[in-house]
This record gives sequence, structure tokens and C-alpha cells, in this order.
Amino acid sequence: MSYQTILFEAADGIARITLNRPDKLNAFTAEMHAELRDALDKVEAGDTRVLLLTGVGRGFCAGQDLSQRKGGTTAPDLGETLDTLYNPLIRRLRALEMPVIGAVNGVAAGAGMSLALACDITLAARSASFLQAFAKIGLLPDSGSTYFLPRLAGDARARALALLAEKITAEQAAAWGLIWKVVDDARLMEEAEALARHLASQPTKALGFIKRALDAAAGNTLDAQLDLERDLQREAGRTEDYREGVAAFLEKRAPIFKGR
Ligand code: LHQ
Repeated sequence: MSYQTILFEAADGIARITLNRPDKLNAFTAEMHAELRDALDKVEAGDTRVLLLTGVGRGFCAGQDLSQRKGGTTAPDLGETLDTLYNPLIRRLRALEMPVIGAVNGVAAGAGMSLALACDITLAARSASFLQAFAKIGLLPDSGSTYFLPRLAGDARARALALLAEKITAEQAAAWGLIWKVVDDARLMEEAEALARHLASQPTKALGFIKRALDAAAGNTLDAQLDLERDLQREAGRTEDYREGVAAFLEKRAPIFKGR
């Protein structure tokens, strides 16, 4: 499949997906969703150990492309749109058994903000901004925002962000725990790439288990979570990388993890 709305490359264990509709601030279209599905198939099938998501131009992603809604006379079934396009994307990124880095290069609005929140480690350029745009057009936050926002920022901030639909700066987003950190614009991709190289050299299976355990924690009792940690640790203990990690520690050398 050749891509019109995203850029994709994978090399040395790092896959890069770059949203590429800069004149529309990388707003999502059905075509973009299809291309993302195809790219994620490749990420899942190959020897990728980390995924880096970013956007071309001054936007990270402005959410659903609203021009696709223009002129419609019958009410669209947005539930179906979520079911078929947005929810599978968010579910897939969270379930991906490798870290997903979001490098938010510009405004992240609507489902674009949800996408940024769904990444495992999100960096943002100092000039980037975040907007729960949904209420401005008569909708509620979707694509995971009502899940991520209160968990990351707390209920008071989640409510105000969603109800007021006011844009916040990258620094505010970091101060509220919505993202990992803010970096100077000129250094965003350098930092994101360095992080990707580091994570691609780490024990990928364990990193996948970490994601799984942290995601499950939100809905688990302590008892259930302790059981899950036991089960996943059992699996981690059987990996080649665990053997290597312990051997390297005892031999006082740097480990060489293979992601197995
Ligand atoms: C856009 C868009 C856009 C089209 C900028 N569409 N063109 C999913 C599916 C199912 C159910 C429904 O919900 C969803 C999830 C959603 O994401 S709903 C929320 C959709 N997104 C929005 O409501 C955000 C709309 N955009 C904005 O509010 C602003 O553009 C932001 C605040 C993102 C940026 O503002 P500015 O920096 O002032 O840029 P701009 O507004 O001038 O935009 C630049 C261009 O991008 C412009 O095109 P033009 O041809 O006039 O230069 C915009 O029309 C276009 N654009 N967002 N979502």
C-alpha cells in the first residue's frame, strides 16, 4: 500500500509513523485511518521494538477532519465512526507490545489530543498545545479522552478541560501530568529519536508486560493486580532478555537485549 496521508519507515527496531496532512493540521480522514491500520500491521508483523508517532508541520493532529461532514443532510452515526475507525486505533496502540512514543510537534485537538494521551511516553514541543475541542462542536471527548484525562490530570482538571474546551500550552499539559515532558521546539525530534533508540535497545517483552500491567491496574483490585504481576513476571522470567540482564549485572557489563 502506498501512503498519501502518513509517512512510514521502519529500521533498526524503530518504526516511525508521521501524520502527513499539514495543510489540515493532520486531521484524521478515513483514508488516514486505513493507512494507519496498514502501517500498524507492519509494525506488529516486523521486528519493531518501539513506535514513534509525530506529525508534519505545525499540527500534531486536529482530530477528525470536519470538512468530511460538510453538506450532510442525514445525521451521521458517529458511534459507528468510533467503532470502526477511532476505537480500534486507540485499542491497538495501547495493546502494542512495545513502547509508543508521541512527539507532539504542534496543536493536538479533539481525537488528536486523545491520540497524544494514548501514547506511552509523550513529549511535546514547547510551542505545542492541547485542546479538548469536542464540546465546541457539540460532542463529548472520545477516542479515550474521558478515560485518560481524569486518570492523568485528576477529575477537577479533566472536567474543566472537557467542559470549557480551552486550549492549554504544552507546559501546562506537562505540569498537569498529561504528558511526560516539554522540550524546545528545535530539539523535539532529536530527543524523541534518542528516546526511541534507547527503548529499542531495551528488553521489549518486559516493556510490553509493563504496559499491560499498568493498563490493567486502572480496573483491578490490588488482589487481581498482584495475580497479574505474578503471571506476567513468570513470563518475563522465561525471556532471553531476563537471563541476559542478570548475567550482565553479575559480570558488571552493559546488557545486550534482543527483545526476546
Ligand atoms: C481542519 C481541522 C479539522 C478539517 C484544522 N478538520 N480541517 C471522531 C469521530 C467520531 C465522532 C466525532 O468525533 C471524533 C473526534 C474528533 O476529533 S471531533 C473534534 C474535531 N476537531 C476539532 O474540532 C478541531 C478543529 N480545529 C480547530 O479548532 C483549530 O483548527 C485548531 C485549534 C486545531 C488550530 O487552530 P489554528 O492554529 O488557528 O489553525 P486553523 O484553524 O487556521 O487551521 C489551519 C487549517 O487546518 C485550516 O484550513 P484552511 O484551509 O482554512 O487553511 C483549518 O480549517 C484546517 N483544520 N482542524 N479538524
